[in-house]
Amino acid sequence: MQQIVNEKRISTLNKAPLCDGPVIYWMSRDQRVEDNWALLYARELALKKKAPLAVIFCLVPKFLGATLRQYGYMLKGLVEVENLLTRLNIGFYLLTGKPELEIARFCRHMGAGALVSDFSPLRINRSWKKALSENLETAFFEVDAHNIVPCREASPKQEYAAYTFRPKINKLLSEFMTDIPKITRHPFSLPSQLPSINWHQAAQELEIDWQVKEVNNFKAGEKAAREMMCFFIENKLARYEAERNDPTLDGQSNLSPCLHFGHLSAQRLALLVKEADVPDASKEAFLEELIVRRELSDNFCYHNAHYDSAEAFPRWAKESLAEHAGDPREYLYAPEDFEAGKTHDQLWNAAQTEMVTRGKMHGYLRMYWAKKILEWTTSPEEAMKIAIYLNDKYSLDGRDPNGYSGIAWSIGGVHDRAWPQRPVFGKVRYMSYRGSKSKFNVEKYIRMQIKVKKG
Ligand code: FAD
Ligand code: FO1
Repeated sequence: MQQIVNEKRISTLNKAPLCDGPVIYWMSRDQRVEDNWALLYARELALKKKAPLAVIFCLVPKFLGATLRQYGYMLKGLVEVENLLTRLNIGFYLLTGKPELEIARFCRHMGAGALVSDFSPLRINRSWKKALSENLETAFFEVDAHNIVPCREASPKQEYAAYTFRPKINKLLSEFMTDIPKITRHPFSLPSQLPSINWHQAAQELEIDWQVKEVNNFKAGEKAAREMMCFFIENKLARYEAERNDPTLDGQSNLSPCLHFGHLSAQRLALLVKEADVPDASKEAFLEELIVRRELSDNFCYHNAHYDSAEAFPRWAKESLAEHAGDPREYLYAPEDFEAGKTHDQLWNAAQTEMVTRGKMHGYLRMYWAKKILEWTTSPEEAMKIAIYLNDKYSLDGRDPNGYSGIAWSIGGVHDRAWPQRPVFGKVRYMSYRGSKSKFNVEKYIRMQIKVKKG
């Protein structure tokens, strides 16, 4: 039987042999049934072994500062995954606790023949896998289902910037940007009845901040994600190039929450954008962000262990920020002032309000928002901490490689070049209120957020 998953997407994580027994897909980053290379590989192994197939998700009580807002959205998506898998005769189990313990125990209990996981460059996911591979007797694999070009294939090192990464990605797209087969009903059934999942009970056990309420402007799950994708392609893609940088317009796709939780496959999105009947300029602008920028973020987090600290900045930025460490700050704010959106700058406060109330700040303002935190704190290290804390707490798409690299770009010039020196920023690119006024109607944006805040 011809293998449908490209070998270069697959990494073998231990030396245990492939045995008989159910094949398990440990779902984490790519929380979807369709267009999921990790699930497709697990199914291939199960078909080869004429074995049943099951998916597990290990719900951890806390995850990088995620709150009710993100967990609520994620759990809704997982309920849909469970329903879709059941119809395909594929088991779904919800585990709770430490993945490195619960998954090893589950595989032993099931007599698993193989365990397949999906890829994430983040420290926490890699530590789960390292600990698990040390006490797992089952054959253990990892499949990059998130990137179009598998992260390990795209480049063997941290790339300097988009311009060094783009040619490497473009050369590999023809090999990896293929259509993705539809998953069909699995012919081999699990021996026993699946335990019913008490989703409400699972949510009650979370140790999270319950005060950050869910947002209702982003519908969770892979069905809603596909609908949002089709709506964007049919109604907004044509104007993306012209409107994506104007925060008073709804010019972005708003797909980052479903891309972050893997409800939508970036590969499926890219395939449909490529064949859309819209001007090339808009397609190229969108695919540059979705493919080059997004996969550059995984490259950054995978190859730079310090991706969430100032240690990750390029030397030129470290040196020039250090030279200006003693520069007087015209304004200084404490974390709670930033969180409450109580600075002297109405545009910054409006952007903070958008993130807190809507769960997603406009992309253009994210750069301005982070850069001002550098300008109004005592050090880049403090700025990184505050920006990551607020972004991960309030943004639906937070705790994502795109966020760590976006914040490191804004505060420490990662993937950017040196600019003429200035106070506090050194050679890190500066952004000003006046500059924003030349780009879009700042007053209108501020009024929009005040209206939202009033509710
Ligand atoms: P669109 O403009 O419609 O873009 C489509 C997709 O392309 C995005 O969903 C994303 O996957 C990718 N993309 C777009 N711009 C970028 C970029 N600059 N870098 C990497 N990928 C990109 N993105 C997140 O997903 N999560 C975050 O927490 C996050 N935090 C950020 C913080 C800062 C300070 C900065 C400067 C950027 C951050 N970004 C983050 C990147 C980018 O701003 C968002 O991906 C984008 O605004 C998401 O909205 P959208 O899906 O409507 O974007
Ligand atoms: N992955 C898990 O395997 N278990 C979780 O309980 C979990 C919670 C979670 C909450 C918020 C969030 O943004 C991500 C979360 N993830 C969880 C991880 C996520 O699915 C990805 O694996 C990581 O974001 C890596 O990119």
